[in-house]
Amino acid sequence: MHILILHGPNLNLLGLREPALYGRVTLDEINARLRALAGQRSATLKIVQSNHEGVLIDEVQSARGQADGILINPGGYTHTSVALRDAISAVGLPTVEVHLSNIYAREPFRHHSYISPVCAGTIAGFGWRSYMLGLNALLDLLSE
Ligand code: CA2
Repeated sequence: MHILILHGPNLNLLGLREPALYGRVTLDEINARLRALAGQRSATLKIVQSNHEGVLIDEVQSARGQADGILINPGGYTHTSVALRDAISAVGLPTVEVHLSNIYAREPFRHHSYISPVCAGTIAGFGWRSYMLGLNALLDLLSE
């Protein structure tokens, strides 16, 4: 299995700012943990972080025919991006949405996700572990 992992805007700051909200683990550490888990499950990963909506959309489109599934933390675009949602819907690959924080326990504007309806499922609130839970769930789904 080949999985595209997408990290949205500002997630490059993980571990460096706002540790009370997002934890002390850096994005590089999360990526290393994802690669270790993927190795255990005989999966390969392409990992991309971007602060640009169009770059994320290009990556989703390019995944068609290249990846078996997508794991995405859309960051702030979760709550704003019809275009990213349309790309995920158009590509039609099984996609799992993850969030570090529990978006439902935060400000009301974070309670709505444009992305969730086009995903197989959403995992939120477990810090860096959300990514591991999400990757395991996606690989389980794909091997059914
Ligand atoms: O909880 C999540 O994973 C979020 O996707 C994170 C986004 C936020 O807009 C979503 O509502 C929920 C924000 C990512 C910003 O990451 C930072 C990391 C460290 C310091 C500052 C921002």
